[in-house]
Amino acid sequence: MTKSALQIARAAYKPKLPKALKGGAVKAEMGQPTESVADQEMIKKLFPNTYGMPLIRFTEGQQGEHPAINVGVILSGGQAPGGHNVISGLFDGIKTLNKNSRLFGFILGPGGLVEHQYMELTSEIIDEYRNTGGFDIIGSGRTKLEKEEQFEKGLEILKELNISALVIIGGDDSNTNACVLAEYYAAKNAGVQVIGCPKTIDGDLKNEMIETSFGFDTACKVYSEVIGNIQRDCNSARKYWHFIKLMGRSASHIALECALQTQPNVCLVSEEIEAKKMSLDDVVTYIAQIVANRAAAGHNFGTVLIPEGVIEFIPAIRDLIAELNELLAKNKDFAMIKKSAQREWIISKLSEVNARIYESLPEGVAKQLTLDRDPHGNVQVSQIETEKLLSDMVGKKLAGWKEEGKYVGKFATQHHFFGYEGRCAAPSNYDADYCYSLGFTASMLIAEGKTGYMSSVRNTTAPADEWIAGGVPITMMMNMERRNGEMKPVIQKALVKLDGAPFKAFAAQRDRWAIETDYVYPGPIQYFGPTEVCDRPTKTLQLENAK
Ligand code: FBP
Repeated sequence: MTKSALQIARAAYKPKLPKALKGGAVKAEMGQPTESVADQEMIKKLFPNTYGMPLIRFTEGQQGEHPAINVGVILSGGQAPGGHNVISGLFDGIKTLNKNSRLFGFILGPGGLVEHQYMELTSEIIDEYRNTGGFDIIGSGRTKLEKEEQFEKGLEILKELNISALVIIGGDDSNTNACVLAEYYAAKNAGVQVIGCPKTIDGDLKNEMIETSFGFDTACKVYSEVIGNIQRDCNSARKYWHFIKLMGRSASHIALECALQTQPNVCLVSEEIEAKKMSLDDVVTYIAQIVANRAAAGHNFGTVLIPEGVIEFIPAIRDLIAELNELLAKNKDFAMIKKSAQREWIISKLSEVNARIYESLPEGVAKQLTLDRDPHGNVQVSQIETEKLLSDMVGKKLAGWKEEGKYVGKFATQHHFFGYEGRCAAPSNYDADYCYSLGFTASMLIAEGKTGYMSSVRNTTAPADEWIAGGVPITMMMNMERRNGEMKPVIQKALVKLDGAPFKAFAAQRDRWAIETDYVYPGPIQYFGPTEVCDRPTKTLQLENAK
C-alpha cells in the first residue's frame, strides 16, 4: 500500500487510554441493576437472559491469568472515522490478556458472518491500519441480522473458528441486532458473547452512559472546515446563497455542531421544526425572510445549513412518509410496477390528505420518498435533494415578494451535500483515542465474560487519563418502535434536545448570525501541535458535559 507522508507519520501515533486501562489489568465494579428506557415489561419479556444487568465500571486491577481467546469483529452500517482504531484497540486488548489470542474480521459487515466470509487480522495487518480512516480493513455492510437462520449460520462459523466472543461495531440499528444476537446465543447456551461498540457520524447513539458515538467528532470537523471555506468564498464574492445539506439521517446533531463551529446565517434544526409543527411553507418563509433582511442590509449572500432528514420532521410530510412506509412494506413488489405508472399507483392508494400532499411535492422529491428503504426500513434521506427543494421554493417565495415590492435583492444559489466526504477521514485525535479506548474496553468486557453489553468510555472532555471505561447493558437503551409495519424492540435514537445546552447555545445566537456576517473558519483538523488545537472535542460534547 502506498502511503502519504501524513499517513506514515500518523501510523506512529499512540492513542491515549483511560488510566484504568493503561496497565492492561482491570477490576470490574458492578453497579445497580438497570431497566430499559421505556416499555420495560415488553423488553424484559423479549430479553429474559440479558435484561436488567448492572452497569460496569473498570478500575485498575491486578494482572491475572487469562486463557487465549478467539474473537470475531464486524463493522456494520455507514463508515465512521476511527473504526480501524476500535479494531486495533480490541486487538491490543486481547493480546494483552493472552498473546495467543486471535482476532477474525468478518468481511463486508454482518453479511460476512452469515456467508462465512472472514479473514484473520494479524499484527502486520493491524499495523497497516492504525489511526487511519475508513472501514476498508474488512469492509462494512448493512445486512440486518434478525432471523434465526442467520444466527444459526453465524454460529456454525463461530464454532468452526473457535470464536467465543463477537464484537459488533455499529449504530443504533446494528447494536439492536447485537442485543438480539446476544440474547439468542445466551438463551441457547451457545458459548458466544456479543459486545457492541457505538459508531455513527450521525451522533444519535448517545445517552447518559454513552457520551457520543465515534466518528461524529471527525466528520463534523471535516464538514465545518469545508463550510468555513465556502463561507470565506461567499464573503469574498458576495454573490451567492449556499444551501448546504449535511448528513445525519434523522437527527440534526451534525448540522447543529457545524453551526456552532462556523456560525452560518441559517441552520435548520429538524427537531425544532417538528416541535413547532412548522409546515414546509413555514420553513421556506423563515429562510426567505432572512434572505430578504440581509438583502435590505445590502448582503445578497449567505449560508444555509440543512440537516438531511429535515423533510421527515415536517409533520405533514412525516405522516405521508409513515403511510408510504406501511404501503411499501405491504406491497413488496412495488418496484415491479412500470416506472411511469408508479406515481399514479401511489396516489390511488394513499389516504385523501396524504395523496394531496404527495401530489403537491416536486415530482423528483415525491419519487425519492418511494425509493427502496434501507434494510432497517429507513427512508434513504441522503438521496432526497432537500437543499434544491428548499432553495427552489425560497426563490419562488422571493419572486412573489418582489412583485409585491417587499423584496429588492438578488438571489443566486449554489448547492452542496456533505456526507460521504467526512465518513472516512483520518480520525481526529479525539476519535483516534476514543475509538482505541472503546476497542480496548470491549476486550475487557469479553475477559469478564459479559454479553449484551456496549463498550462505554465517558468523561471524554477531560484529559484521557480521567476517562471512565466500562460497559452498559444494551437492553437499557431500548424501547418499542414501529418498524416496517411492526412493533420492534430498538435502541432509542437520541435526537437533538431543544432544552439541551448545544441547542440553547445556538438559539441564543442565531438571530445575530442571520443578519451579521460573523462567519468562523475552523480550518482543517490538526493532528500535530498544541493540545488546545489538536485534542479539542466537539462543541456539542463540551456544552453537554459542562452542565
Ligand atoms: P449509520 O447510521 O449506519 O452510521 O450511517 C449513517 C449515514 O452516514 C447517514 O448519515 C446517512 O443517511 C446514511 O448513512 C447513508 O447511507 P449509505 O452509506 O448506505 O448511503
